Amino acid sequence: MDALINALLVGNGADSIIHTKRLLGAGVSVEGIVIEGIEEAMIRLDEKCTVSQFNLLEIMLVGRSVMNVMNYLYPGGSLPAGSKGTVALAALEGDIHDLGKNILKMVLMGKGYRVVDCGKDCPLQKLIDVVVEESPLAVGISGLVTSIVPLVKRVRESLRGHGHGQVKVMAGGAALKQSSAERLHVDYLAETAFDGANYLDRISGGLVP
Ligand code: B12
Repeated sequence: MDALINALLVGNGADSIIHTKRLLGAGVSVEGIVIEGIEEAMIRLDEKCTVSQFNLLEIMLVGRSVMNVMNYLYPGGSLPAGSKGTVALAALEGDIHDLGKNILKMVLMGKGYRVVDCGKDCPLQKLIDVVVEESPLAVGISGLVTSIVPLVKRVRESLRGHGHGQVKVMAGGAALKQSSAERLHVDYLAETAFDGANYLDRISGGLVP
């Protein structure tokens, strides 16, 4: 796993794939690779990127390698319309981080959900419009900057105001995880993408989470 983390951290896409294949061959699960490999690499990247040593190109190369590995782990892009239901995802206006959201998207597609990706820096109204059009089972908000919290708090009320109060709101991402579902006015606050997927499995199965 360390070799994968190191390859990701130097932005070496080819080596990242080689180590991913090796780990899968050794019986490591996809979930293990995402949580112990990709997420751990991002924690180390954060430690590396101090105020005096912030290299945007380096971070973008790491991001590209991460997406290479995710595309390998979850091949085929979008799956046919999901039997389990539709989920709308967004990083709201003011937040341009989207690696976590993209990972969540692939995990959900891999589990048989249909995902409508509203992208990053997404105005709240755009998300609401998508909900009105698609009537999803849930919306997923990814938040990496704390300045996004006031907007996240408005999602549930806005949905209700547009007659979609039944749509579940789940949130995740480093900045939101420091809060609580109650404080964010959401139905569920996920630790990881897999945790979010399990929550959806519970609600789509009609079980109270
Ligand atoms: C990569 C990165 C960037 C990249 C983003 C590239 C991209 N395409 O996403 C770039 C260089 C563009 C960037 C820019 C900035 N960044 Co930045 N960035 C990071 C960094 C190093 C990693 C984030 C990341 O991708 N993590 C990896 C992913 C996989 O983790 P994750 O998002 O948490 O997702 C996992 C789970 O949480 C979950 N998940 C995520 N979302 C959701 C949603 C749901 C519904 C569910 C169920 C699950 C789920 O799924 C994932 C897998 O399990 C973090 C530090 C850190 N360790 O978080 C800083 C960090 C987030 N950035 C920060 C800042 C300040 C900025 C900038 C403002 C910097 C600047 N001064 O210009 C800008 C612009 C911010 C803006 N307006 O949005 C701060 C935020 C501080 C704060 N609390 O507000 C951090 C924490 C760095 C720091 N220590 O200061 N950044």
